[in-house]
Amino acid sequence: MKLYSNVHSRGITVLPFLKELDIEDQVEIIHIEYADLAEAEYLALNPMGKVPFLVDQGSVISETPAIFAYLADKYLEKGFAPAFNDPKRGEYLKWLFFCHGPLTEFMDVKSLGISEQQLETRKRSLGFGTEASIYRFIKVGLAQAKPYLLGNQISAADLFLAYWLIYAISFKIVPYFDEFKPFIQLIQSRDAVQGVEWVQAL
Ligand SMILES: N[C@@H](CCC(=O)N[C@@H](CS)C(=O)NCC(=O)O)C(=O)O
Repeated sequence: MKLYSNVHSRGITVLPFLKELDIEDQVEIIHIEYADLAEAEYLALNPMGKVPFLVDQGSVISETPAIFAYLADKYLEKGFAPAFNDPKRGEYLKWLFFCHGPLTEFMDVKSLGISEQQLETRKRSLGFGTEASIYRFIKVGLAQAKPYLLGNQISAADLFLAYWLIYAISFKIVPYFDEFKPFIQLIQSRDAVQGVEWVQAL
């Protein structure tokens, strides 16, 4: 497999997951400068002109949480995704989609500096609703975590949520709420992220 990425991109969130899966030796990391993403060679692989994307036997998997979900399923025996017929798989998908959908939309909108009043008038059509509903969803989910989102078994959804929150908090898009701390600290304590500066920066 080849992972096309850039050290300044969200592609860095995939690296500790490769370590969690113990498959670092099976993935070649290819660094692409942002300026080169518009080259025909790369656009042919990801017409979005973005990184990261993973290439496995001719299949191109872009969209970061899709890479997490794909690898968790490919290496199902490593235990990072619930089985296909496990009801917990629904919740697992909910968290991955929440991170990529409402949470990311909210982060994008927030970083544009759009006023609270403007957002309030559009809250019924905005996929993330309001800032308060985003934080409530995460806080309730983490309050119910035992200690992970799906119970006592960690999943790719825990890792992606934690990495994505760390990313958002580091960029000061999302506050580091006390309610997030036990979960983020739990993920920070994992072997895969020891010495990983951006994860330990909080
Ligand atoms: N929806 C994509 C977004 C990927 C994305 O926005 N990548 C940024 C870096 S974090 C990028 O490639 N920027 C370079 C550019 O647009 O030129 C995902 O979740 O993977």
